[in-house]
Amino acid sequence: AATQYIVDNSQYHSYATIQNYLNTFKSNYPSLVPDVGVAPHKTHDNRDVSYITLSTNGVSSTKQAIFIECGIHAREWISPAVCLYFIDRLLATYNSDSTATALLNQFDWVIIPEANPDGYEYTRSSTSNRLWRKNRRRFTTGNCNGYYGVDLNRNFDAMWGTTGVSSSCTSDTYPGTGAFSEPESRNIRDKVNEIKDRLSAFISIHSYSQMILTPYGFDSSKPSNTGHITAVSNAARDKLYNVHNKYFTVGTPGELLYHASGGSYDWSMVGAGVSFAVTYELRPAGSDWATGFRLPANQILPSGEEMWESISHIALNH
Ligand code: ING
Ligand code: ZN
Repeated sequence: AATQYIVDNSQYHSYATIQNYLNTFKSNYPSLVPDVGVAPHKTHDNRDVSYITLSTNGVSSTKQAIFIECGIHAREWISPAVCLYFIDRLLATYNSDSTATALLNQFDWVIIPEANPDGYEYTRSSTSNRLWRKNRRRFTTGNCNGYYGVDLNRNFDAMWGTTGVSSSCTSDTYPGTGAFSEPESRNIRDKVNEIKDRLSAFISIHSYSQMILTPYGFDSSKPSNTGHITAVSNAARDKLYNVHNKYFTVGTPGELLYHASGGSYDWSMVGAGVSFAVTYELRPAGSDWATGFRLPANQILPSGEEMWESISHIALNH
């Protein structure tokens, strides 16, 4: 059969369109998509957070699984776009491309392409909100009254509240009132916990800076298999570079950026017992905060293509 892609990679899509794509994946590939569903916790603005399960073995599969989380930060639009591209290519080229075939024959994939739909839609709603990062929790008491937002990548139970956070609810790194105070982080926790006994890798996708961040982010300690994670990440960096010559730096958040506690990938290891986790920072490189999150839509396709090779390498070699 001819390779049939579903997603339009020429533009960034709304939450509603992303939801439609997930349903189209399921209806077009029923034998590879046993489950498109809604994670247990509705968002503050009453939206559903959807996940997609890709498997050749149906819902009761016992294969090893890989979890990918995209869109946890609202303004990082390239992240959900790359997740959609990855799903689309996996489904379209299964049985015709040897990599896609291996990826699905060897693993189940559980992917949340848009983990923070309230924040995402807020950044799409008008130009002045374009750089919103957090979710849309509304505070109604004390000196937080009237303010919004918890940084979901500081809200996981991994040294929660200790480094890289601000206790001010107006800050972009406000971690919430406690670990997993937020429905969006609880959704990731609950979906990971469902499959943690067979989950062999957790991949969190952010932008920007062109990096592959190895664990841990919360301080300068490292997991016992840090040498292995770094070696696989270095090779995944090389695979990515070979596609469009974009160089990603590999290292821990403390080495490359800053320490930060409560991140999802750290929690996947210290909380859920996953032995391999990385966080990607996608295009562009550099430190121009005003343009970094506004990656032109003509870079969705090349970002997807290079990430396909990089994630594939991690999956088949971790
Ligand atoms: N960067 C990540 C952040 O949440 C990170 C980097 C991830 C640091 C995990 C520590 C742990 O700050 C972006 N772009 O959000
Ligand atoms: Zn981010």
